[in-house]
Amino acid sequence: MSIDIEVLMELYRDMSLVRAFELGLEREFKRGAVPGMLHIGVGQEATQAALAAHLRADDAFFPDHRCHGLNALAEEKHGGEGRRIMAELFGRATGVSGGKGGSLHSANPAVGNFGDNAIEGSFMVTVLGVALAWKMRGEPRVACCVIGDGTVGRGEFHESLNMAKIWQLPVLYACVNNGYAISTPVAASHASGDIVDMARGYGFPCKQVDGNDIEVAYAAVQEAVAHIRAGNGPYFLEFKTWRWQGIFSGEFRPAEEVRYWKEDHDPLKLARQALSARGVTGADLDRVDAEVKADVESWIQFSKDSPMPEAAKAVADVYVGWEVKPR
Ligand SMILES: Cc1ncc(C[n+]2csc(CCOP(=O)(O)OP(=O)(O)O)c2C)c(N)n1
Ligand SMILES: [Mg+2]
Repeated sequence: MSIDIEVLMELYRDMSLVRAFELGLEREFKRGAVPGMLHIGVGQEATQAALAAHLRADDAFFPDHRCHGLNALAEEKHGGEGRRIMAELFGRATGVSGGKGGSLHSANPAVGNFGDNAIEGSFMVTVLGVALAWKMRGEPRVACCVIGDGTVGRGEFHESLNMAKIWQLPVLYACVNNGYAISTPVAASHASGDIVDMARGYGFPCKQVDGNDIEVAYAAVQEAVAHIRAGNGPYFLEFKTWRWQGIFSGEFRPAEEVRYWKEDHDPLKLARQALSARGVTGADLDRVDAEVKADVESWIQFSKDSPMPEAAKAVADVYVGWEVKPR
């Protein structure tokens, strides 16, 4: 299996953009420019790029707390603006949710982003409603939810997979197994060991793939999405990956593990190797990195230059069609 070099280059650009976005965001967060909590997705760029490559604007995805990159890519690919995801994280009025959503409560359905929320995994049941609507209308659309390895410990995981299978709903479960929930290793919380084995009992296609190899991740999402769009019901993908950052600062993982994932199995390094094997030079790839970095810096500047939301609009948009009057 080998994907076209043009596609691979675009995926590399997308991954590089995600990394630049996250590193720029983290830098500004540490300077105090970004309010609230932040969960950085560095190390998980391949899964985000693979999902973004196959989800269309009229699909839906529920991103998790490390999906800033997927959110920005969806904007860029579907007529939105990646810089409005950055501005949202800065809490500015130009953000996709007017600066009131931040990392966890922002959304933009126009590009397929149905939003996260602070209760891990609760959208595993919400996604069923979206998928059911599309199935009832006979529309070949995909409803995707991105869930971490810790999140699959929620009861909703089983409720969701069960109903998705019984009703043959068009749901893509994208499980990003980065090895830890906060600082708890997968083996300490899930008896099955592999998450994919927890899903298999529900009787629909489930696959575990290397989430850091972009060619593998891209092909896996392609197959899953084709299965779902053809009306064959749900699909479960477990991406084995690793996050560079935890929930808090400080490293708690063994040095050899950190070295392996950052040095030997970094998704961007692997993609660079694959591209150089096909004749792309390091200089070409450095140019891509520089271009996306410049884009991200301009997005950060745009965010800093944008106004804060108006206080008078603090309770606007709380309910659809019903204005809440500030007291
Ligand atoms: C229901 C619920 N319980 C606990 C939390 C606090 N919390 C936030 S992130 C997180 C860990 C999630 O781990 P995982 O799903 O593996 O995602 P990762 O952070 O590793 O990407 C927890 C426990 C929460 N947000 N919601
Ligand atoms: Mg995790």
